[in-house]
Amino acid sequence: MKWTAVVAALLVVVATVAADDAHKQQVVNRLLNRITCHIPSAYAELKNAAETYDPAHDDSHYTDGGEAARHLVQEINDHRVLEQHHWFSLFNTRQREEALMLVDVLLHAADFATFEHSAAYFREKMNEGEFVYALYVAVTHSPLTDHVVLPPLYEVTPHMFTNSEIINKAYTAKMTQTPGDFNMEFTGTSKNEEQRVAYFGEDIGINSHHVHWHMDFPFWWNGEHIDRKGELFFWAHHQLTARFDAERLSNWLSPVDELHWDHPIKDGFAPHTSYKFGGEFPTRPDNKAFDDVDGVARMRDMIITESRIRDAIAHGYVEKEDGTHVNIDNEHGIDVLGDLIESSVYSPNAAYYGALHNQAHRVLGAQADPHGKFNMPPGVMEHFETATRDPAFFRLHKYMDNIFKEHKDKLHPYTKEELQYANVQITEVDVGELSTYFEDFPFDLGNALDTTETVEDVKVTAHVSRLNHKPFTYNIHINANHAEKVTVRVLLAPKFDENHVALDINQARWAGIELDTFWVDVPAGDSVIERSSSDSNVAIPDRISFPTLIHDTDEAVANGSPLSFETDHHARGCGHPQRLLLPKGTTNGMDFHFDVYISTGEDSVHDNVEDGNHGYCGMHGQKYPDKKPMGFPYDRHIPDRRLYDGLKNLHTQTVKIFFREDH
Ligand code: CUO
Repeated sequence: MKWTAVVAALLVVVATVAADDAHKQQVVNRLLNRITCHIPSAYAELKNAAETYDPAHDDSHYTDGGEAARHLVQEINDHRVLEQHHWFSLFNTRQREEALMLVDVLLHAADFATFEHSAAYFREKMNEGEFVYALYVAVTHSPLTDHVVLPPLYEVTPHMFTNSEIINKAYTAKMTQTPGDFNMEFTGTSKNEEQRVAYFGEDIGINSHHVHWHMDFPFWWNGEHIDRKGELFFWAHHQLTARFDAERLSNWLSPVDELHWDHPIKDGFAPHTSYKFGGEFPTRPDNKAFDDVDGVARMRDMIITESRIRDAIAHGYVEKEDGTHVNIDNEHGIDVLGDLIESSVYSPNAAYYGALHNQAHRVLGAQADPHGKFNMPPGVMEHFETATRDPAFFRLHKYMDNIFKEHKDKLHPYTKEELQYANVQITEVDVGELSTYFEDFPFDLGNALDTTETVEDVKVTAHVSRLNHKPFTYNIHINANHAEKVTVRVLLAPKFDENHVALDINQARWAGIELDTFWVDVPAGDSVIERSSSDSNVAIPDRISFPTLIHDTDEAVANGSPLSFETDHHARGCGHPQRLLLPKGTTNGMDFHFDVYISTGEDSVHDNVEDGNHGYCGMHGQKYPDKKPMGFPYDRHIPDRRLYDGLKNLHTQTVKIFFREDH
């Protein structure tokens, strides 16, 4: 074949792949667009599949011979599944089972057409909340949808991300056919000191990251093994907690206290949020004493579960169901404990160690109606989309973080030999200006509204104030004895507590925020590693808005052109929002330790790690890229700060973060 023919053939392949990606993206957009309404006739293929496809008789198109599909069809025909127009909570056992039946069907689709037709069919027959959850999880994990970008959940199910006031205004706008753009306020008033940090807990990007994290690493996951899932549960939530505390210190608040089962829950919460179907999210007053929750847990169960876990930490081993022991006094212990505490399917003994975390979410969510007397729907704590809004979320996670800390503090402190890396000396790190500000961010409310084919859509949006920071760069000046790949870890930790007392190294290390971890080849001699905030491996850029996603996809399909946006791992929903990389700081500048630690590149699991969001979210379908424990070198107790003081491969300095009101 002539080279021109080869090139032409390759171009055809590339064009086919591009068209295929655009088609898949369009299908997913359309399945999610106007999720509470039926598929419109304009989406002819989906509508046709919903009406004519027969998943119970399409065995050859499923990798399990159609078993999952037949099972779900049977459940539907038996009228056992949750009705449409009803709330859905993943923590509700039966509702979760149903959603997972659909995940099972979609993950067994042998080709995308089957995925598409099954999704369309079940969309019209299952509860909307279950469908959205199942589709998001299936798209996240199916190899058939590797290049599909999921639309931001705050624009797919806006009820779960905004407040009732905004939703009511949106309904009015639609009824009166008047476009509207409404200002979303954070919950509560200045009489509530927790409101000072509501911008963090109610940030739609944080909520989106959190819900995606739990879709990437579901506690119920029993598919292909996910590497260090339990440790990631610890680390992603430890970082959320540390970041929340840094925001609190920026706002003259003390770090959050942990939850105590036998004390009242100090802070109440009034969500001002409604379900699309199911009424208002319940409100919890201040100082509510814990009640047993019927059908979920008694408070003494929670205390017993906690003490079994803490016994395991004290013993240094977990007892498996068969009575054998798993030693946890080592660097893998944290992974086992994460599985145990959440608990996930990976728990070595869920019958004995329970599900402390998941039960706690349910118990907290139900405190407004613990005996089901008022038929209240689940509380905000019972949804990953809404949980971080409630100050009790951070108390709960501080409580579990302290249990993890008990384990970490038992491990031997790192020795000088383990910490040092003779090849590299860091001579200087210059950090650009670190400053933050609030900005307005618009998002679309179209999906909150019902529609029919005879009523015109109107443009309805909300805008919300959100924290951002000026992009910043830092230059790491080093001297290396020989050329080598190195691991660079960048950490930020508050220098003072709320009383301006300096944190000691043990307090600061546990309050530390991972800003970045990356690998770079350094030459022998002097060199400079330049890094920018947007390179960070813990964060993701803004999600592509749903209207833009729909518009650009439709255009690509119509023109037979490739999608105009990135569809690789940069498009994942899991990842801390880049704009929240820095805590708010203060007007006069808040002091933080800015530490850069360099170790051998042999800490890397992979030959090449592209920048992405692996810090808190791992690498999809691959091993977590850093061999060291998450949080290294500050994850363990430090008995003597001189161990760290003398390290040439560690550079520590004080920086200031300025909050600019006049931005
Ligand atoms: Cu993310 Cu409690 O684990 O919400």
